[in-house]
Amino acid sequence: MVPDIDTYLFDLRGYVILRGALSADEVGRMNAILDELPRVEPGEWYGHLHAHTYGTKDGYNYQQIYEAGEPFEELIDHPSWIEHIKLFVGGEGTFDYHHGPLFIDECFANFRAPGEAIGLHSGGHPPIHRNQFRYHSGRFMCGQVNVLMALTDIGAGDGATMVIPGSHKSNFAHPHAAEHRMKPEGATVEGTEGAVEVHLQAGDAVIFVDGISHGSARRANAGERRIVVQRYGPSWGNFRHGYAPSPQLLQRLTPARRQIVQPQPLLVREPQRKQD
Ligand SMILES: O=C(O)CCC(=O)C(=O)O
Ligand SMILES: [Fe+2]
Repeated sequence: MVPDIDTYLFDLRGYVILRGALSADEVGRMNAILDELPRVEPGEWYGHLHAHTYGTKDGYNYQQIYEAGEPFEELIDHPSWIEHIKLFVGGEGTFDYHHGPLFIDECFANFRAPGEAIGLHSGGHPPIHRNQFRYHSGRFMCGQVNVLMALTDIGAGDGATMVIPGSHKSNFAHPHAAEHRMKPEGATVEGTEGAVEVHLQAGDAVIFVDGISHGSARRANAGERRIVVQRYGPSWGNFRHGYAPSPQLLQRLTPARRQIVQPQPLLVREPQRKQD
């Protein structure tokens, strides 16, 4: 079900672009919800959403965005990418599937204002289990595969995601990484040799292995860039930030979606009552 060209490009470059992954209606419904959200201070909760920043002048996040309503719930197992994700994370028919196919360990909406950018990160130096790219014995085994969806058009000057194609397989750190990497005072990937901007129209998505060297350009244009990111890994993963899905969300999800959000409910034995 995954076009051969997508498999080829994901393996070769570490990312693949899905044009028109979301319809104008889907994008519109999500933007309408995001328009209504107050920008509470990072660290504060708004319902089951958590306002957050990575602390590097890269924008404002609403974490746990699958709590924001049905249009966001539909992203959990969206037909435009779910088969790609299953293929690239891998594990079908093995112990990795013991608790289902996948787990989302982080999902958020990001709002990027003029002057903001995220510096270069990932890229195998140091090597990290969680986000590694791996292909072994005829199957992909990637630790973390991201879907980054554009909710606004993202072109030149808009603070686009940047990637170094092929860097998921690199055996060397980029020699100029220090200049461009994430820092509290901010950084941009622009000017990093080998890095390219990923330009997207609203509704397009880019699937990338988190182990690729990536970051973004600095937003120069007025207005704001809006994206949603969902990170998928094997079903035995754990939450990146320690959030837990709300009981209300779990109750209203379809079984297939619930399996991805909470592969395994945690069991605790009731304390034994002392017999009188
Ligand atoms: O903001 C961006 O364009 C890049 C986001 C990013 O680094 C990620 O989703 O892992
Ligand atoms: Fe990233």
